[in-house]
Amino acid sequence: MIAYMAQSWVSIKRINKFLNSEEIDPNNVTTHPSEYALSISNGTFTWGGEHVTLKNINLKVKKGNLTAVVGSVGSGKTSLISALLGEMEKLNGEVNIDGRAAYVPQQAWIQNATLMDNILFGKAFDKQLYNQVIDACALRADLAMLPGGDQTEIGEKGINLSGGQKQRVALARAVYSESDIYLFDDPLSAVDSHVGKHIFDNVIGETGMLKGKTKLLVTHAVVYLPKVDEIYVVINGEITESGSYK
Ligand code: TTP
Ligand code: MG
Repeated sequence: MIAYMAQSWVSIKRINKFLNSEEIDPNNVTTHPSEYALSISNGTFTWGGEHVTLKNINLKVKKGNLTAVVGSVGSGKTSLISALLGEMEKLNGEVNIDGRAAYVPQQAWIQNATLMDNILFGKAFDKQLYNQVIDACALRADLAMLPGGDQTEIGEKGINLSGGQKQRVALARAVYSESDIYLFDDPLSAVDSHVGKHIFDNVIGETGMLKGKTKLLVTHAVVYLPKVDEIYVVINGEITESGSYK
């Protein structure tokens, strides 16, 4: 029972990460004040066993910047985020996070609770912020279609949402958390391009709600790359290039 509880706690922590500095394993990630919200110096990481997944990683994300991470399937983009969260075994190097981080995983995760509680996630209800988040995350039309609006029970025991709806709820939860740092793992993969553009313009991009916050965006959508401050290219577990779109 205890083992099971520990297991499920770990998976909830993994999936719904809103990190305070106390929650980070200091052996993997330091939380010193820095001009960079996120940094990895000479990092080498493994998921266990012989295989080294990430090699010679150097990454620095200035506070307030929007940084994209691109690379093909299996290249190590999700692993890179996991390394920043202290979830990979670090064989070498240093990782530092300065600020509270919210993580939107590649597989959006929904609690068995109302749609509203899935967004508040224990934080007090702030009507203005909540409504702003609903609109920015393009959830207004979904609320109108659900039988009980935002009081509708969703998750395994309630109404099953589409992949795109789940992604938007997970995004809304992160935005509502008002963190300093946002780690987005391909958050627009399940929404159509029109909705994706709405979310980019209203949440992630320079005109969005997260203006001034630090954002790391794993994406396959090249259309947004001209609008980010810096791009990192990951190939086979290594950063092969970084710089602006130009
Ligand atoms: P990922 O980091 O998952 O690669 P990716 O995120 O770039 O791929 P995608 O575009 O499909 O999202 O995988 C890199 C390697 O790390 C791969 O060999 C699988 C392994 N891995 C694990 O062993 N455990 C994990 O939890 C993850 C995320 C990856
Ligand atoms: Mg991935």
